[in-house]
Amino acid sequence: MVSSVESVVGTERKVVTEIPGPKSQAMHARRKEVVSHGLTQGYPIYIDRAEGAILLDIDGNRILDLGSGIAVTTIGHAVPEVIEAVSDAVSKFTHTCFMVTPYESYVQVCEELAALTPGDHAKTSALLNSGSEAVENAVKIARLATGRQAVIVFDHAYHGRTNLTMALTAKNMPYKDRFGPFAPEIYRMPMSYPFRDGLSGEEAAKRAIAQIEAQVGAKNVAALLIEPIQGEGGFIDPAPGFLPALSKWTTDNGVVFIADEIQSGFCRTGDWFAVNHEGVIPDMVTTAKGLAGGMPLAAVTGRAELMNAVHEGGLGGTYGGNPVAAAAALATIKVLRDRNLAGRAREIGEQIVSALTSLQKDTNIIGDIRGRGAMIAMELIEPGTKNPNAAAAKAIVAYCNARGVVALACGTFGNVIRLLPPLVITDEQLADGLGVIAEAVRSL
Ligand code: PLZ
Repeated sequence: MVSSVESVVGTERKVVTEIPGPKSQAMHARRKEVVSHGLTQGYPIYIDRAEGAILLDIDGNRILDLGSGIAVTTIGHAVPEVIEAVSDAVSKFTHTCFMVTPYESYVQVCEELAALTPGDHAKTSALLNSGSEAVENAVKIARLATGRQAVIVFDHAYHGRTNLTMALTAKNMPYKDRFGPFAPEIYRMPMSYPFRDGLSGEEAAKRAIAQIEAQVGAKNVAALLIEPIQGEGGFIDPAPGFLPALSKWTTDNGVVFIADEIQSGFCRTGDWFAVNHEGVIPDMVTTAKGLAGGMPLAAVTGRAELMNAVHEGGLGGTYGGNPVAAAAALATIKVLRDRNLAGRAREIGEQIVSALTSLQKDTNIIGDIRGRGAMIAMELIEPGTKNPNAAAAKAIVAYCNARGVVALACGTFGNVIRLLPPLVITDEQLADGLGVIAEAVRSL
């Protein structure tokens, strides 16, 4: 079964129709009748199957995937170990509800999370369905465990689309606009954004801490929630020292430090978690996306004394830690570990940074190149300024799409192109994709 997938999908990008092709266009027309127009419709290439870093669309186009479904299929598509684990789990049982009649794979995922997340303290986890749900639970638990209410978040943050997580997310359009009222007791602080603020990590942390103390008061703060490298907000990688200084302040003040590693976790940045690069040990970590190879699974993992402070029955949900998703996570973690995909993420990062750096030298719209491992972005500016150039980002995405390359934009100002390739991408595939991006930038 696996080898037939290989033979159908192949390993090379190949465009055989206009994009979107006629079948995708017809499908898109059908979709418009029945799917809410509130969902993004920017990339109407309908997928039939996928393998590794290649998506095969219903018109027979082979599309190179530089987005991994927004950092989810980190180990690539149609990974034999995941197919096998999921098939085996499905054939045994698809659901019992862990709160009603539990099963081993849930416990095993929590064992892995306790071992892999930073710090050797005792940890427990709760499994959920989506990243947003993991963040919501982390905040619930931190509030209960501290008896405090305030939550600190940062400019450019993205934490989800549910009511609480919309409030935690910074950007209005499209995430929050007219969806309020939003949850209270959330305070937004300035992020460290080296390209735009020119501050050292220590200086940026000092600025944020002074503002927290003046406007909120340390003793009122339950949790400080931060993405160690921001995702949707523009792949903003804080200056060195920023996260350690915030972490120290939280420890000194009895505040729960929550690292949202939903986009940056599970080897994406060249280590299991992005906080590892600076040796930061969070009190809680939220994970999802890359955790389960495409199956919906999320987790909040934290210090046992915080996580276990919750009264019995206080956490849960019908589907959280579904046995099929849990089996996929165990297989995914094994693949990440056995194939040293963290190491591969670092190699991918070097290749991307080197290609983008030479592109930056002979073009005039790339203001900044940043990120870590296989989570790298370029921030586009108007020539000779630092003014955000969202039009360029839009044009580059459209150019790539038309040539069968999935490239994603992000950023508060919509002017960042981010690369999140599967870590199993080959050097040839990566060079091909970077070549199309270079053509796109030069075409502007
Ligand atoms: N925290 C850091 O990146 C999800 C959102 C895509 P869910 N990012 C992709 C979109 O437009 O909805 C994300 C994240 C970080 C939380 C989340 C939320 O995870 O699984 O989408 O709920």
